[in-house]
Amino acid sequence: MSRRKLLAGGVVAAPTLALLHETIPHQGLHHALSGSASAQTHDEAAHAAAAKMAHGGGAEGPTFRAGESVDHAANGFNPTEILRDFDYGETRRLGSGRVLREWQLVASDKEIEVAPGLSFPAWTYNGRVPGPTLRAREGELLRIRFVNGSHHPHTIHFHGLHPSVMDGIPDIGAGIIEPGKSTVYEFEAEPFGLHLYHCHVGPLAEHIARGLYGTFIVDPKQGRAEADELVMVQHGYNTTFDGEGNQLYAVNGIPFHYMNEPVRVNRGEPVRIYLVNVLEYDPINSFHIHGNFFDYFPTGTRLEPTEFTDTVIQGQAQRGICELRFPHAGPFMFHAHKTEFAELGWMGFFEVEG
Ligand SMILES: [Cu+2]
Repeated sequence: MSRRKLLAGGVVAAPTLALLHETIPHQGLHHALSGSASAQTHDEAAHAAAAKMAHGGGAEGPTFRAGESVDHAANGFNPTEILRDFDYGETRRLGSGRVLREWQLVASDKEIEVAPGLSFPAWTYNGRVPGPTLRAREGELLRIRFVNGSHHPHTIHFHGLHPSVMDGIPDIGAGIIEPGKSTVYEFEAEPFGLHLYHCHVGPLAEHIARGLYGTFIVDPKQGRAEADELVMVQHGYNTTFDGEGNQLYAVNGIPFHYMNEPVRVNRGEPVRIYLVNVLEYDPINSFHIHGNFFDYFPTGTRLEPTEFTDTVIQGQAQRGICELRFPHAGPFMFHAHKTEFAELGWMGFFEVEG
């Protein structure tokens, strides 16, 4: 039994399902949700026709309905802005000469529109999925004040080197942070590389899948070469809450977002993608780019690439830096080469200008 069938099997309340049929910008999902020809609607026929016009690939190809979008303002975040939104926190120099870098992260429960008309009860850090991209420099002292404004207990567990009591898991250090409570996590920024953070309260899968994760970048002391830097967090939404799989897949919060709003980059200029996979419930994810290749630095912890490729596979919490230049102008797709995920939201375009 596929998860598409599961989705159509009555787990979703009828009104929600009707809503999905009306609004999801994706022909494949309509098939997924309907599971049978009996649910064919005028909308579906229209979508199929639109898809054919848009891509010439027919209804069975990688299709979507362009033009509709979620309400980014109501959501409080926009995947186009998340791409280049690095949160450096606030810094001051300590008596020792060392830099102290501080942030405040607030967990809250928040309904977000994950596809046009489809609301998802997310758990968020600072009101967004993914949470803010925290960025520091190797060797700094980091201090993260965590306030739990959610109705559920949470923590922040950082990847990186730190004392046991700062690990952000139950029963160690501050342990679980109950609703209305707060704590402070403090540790050194090491090692340099591309890391992540997420809640570590059980059931762990749900606490992550609801949206409690973000990117944590530690720059090397000497920095990295100048580039147009982008963050891409791969994740999904288990909209049925069956804990068995995802019904939607996304980069930076909203499925299909970069189909409607391509990632704008300049031809010939260096681009650096901080690529993170936090996808829950599915064992692997992947990233593939059309018409180009990139140098790949797994976890970003070495300054020499290990691979020159156009596709990488990542398990949950795996991440890596992709460095590339686009030799040709024009639109170039990127998507999960786990094509099932692509057709359920994990696809987009670069628009190369110049
Ligand atoms: Cu949690």
